[in-house]
Amino acid sequence: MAESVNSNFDFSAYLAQARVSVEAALDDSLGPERPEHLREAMRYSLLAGGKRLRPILCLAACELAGGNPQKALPTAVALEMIHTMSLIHDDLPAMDNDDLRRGRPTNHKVYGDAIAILAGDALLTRAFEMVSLRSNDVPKERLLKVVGELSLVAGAPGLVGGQVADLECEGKEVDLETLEFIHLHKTGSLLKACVTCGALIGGASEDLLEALRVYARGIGLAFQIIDDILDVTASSDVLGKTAGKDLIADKTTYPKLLGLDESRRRADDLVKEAKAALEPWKNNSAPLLALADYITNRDR
Ligand code: GRG
Repeated sequence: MAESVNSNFDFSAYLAQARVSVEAALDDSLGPERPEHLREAMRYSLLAGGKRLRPILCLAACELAGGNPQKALPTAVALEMIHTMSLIHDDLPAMDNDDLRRGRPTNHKVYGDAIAILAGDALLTRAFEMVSLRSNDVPKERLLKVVGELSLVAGAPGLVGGQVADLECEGKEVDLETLEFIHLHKTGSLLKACVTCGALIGGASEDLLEALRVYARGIGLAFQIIDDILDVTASSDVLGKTAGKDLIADKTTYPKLLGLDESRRRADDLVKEAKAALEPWKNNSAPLLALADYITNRDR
């Protein structure tokens, strides 16, 4: 568990409380979709647990910007919907072809490929509904900017571009620069959107937004380095997804290019850089600083 950056800040309690409110909002976010089968498939993956890191980053950034995190909850849910959609699609046979996610059979293993694709599509579009139609008491121009951020992250400049680059590199020699491109898009772009969207809703200044982009770049790359390390060092039981997958798929990873020790050092350095970006806001950034530590200290 992350070390507290401020002796008065209880990160475990913060995380537990944030997870309770995120889980309740997620549970509330899906209506009586029909057909029933679609509804079940959407709920199956969205409510399957997970660390809920992305919505919590969004709420923490909103608070740092001086906003009320309750007002950012629909956007936090939207970000978790986009994340969940990307996991469902990533697990499909045409992509990473995985059987296990969040400790259960993957969506397509339970509902079939067609429903898994459509459940992902429905979660992606519901994300935009959450922001535009279900946010209360947030100025429209802020919501418009959030919709813009989500459009960028869900498209070619974000997740899709990163995923295509990743698929094209399977089985090939990949250098650090290309690996960084893949991770900044496939993983980092959504983490960046989490903090920028939360901060936009909270009414952040341009200075804070820029600092949060630097913070997000650091935690985004560190997150993926740790993901690569855990793929080698942790078990499928602990991860809730198939361990050792990168080796099987012949993927280039940070441990493969740099070794485990250097990879960990690099993740630690990136988290230091991320935290340094928030130095001017250090009195109010305990949650984001602790979340950065959590990323490198996590075991799943
Ligand atoms: C946007 C239409 C559209 C498609 C998405 C499939 C795809 C394109 C992108 C793949 C993105 C992806 C799955 C990146 C991996 C990111 C990653 C390391 C996920 C694991 O995140 P955790 O550990 O998972 O936070 P939990 O389960 O805790 O939420």
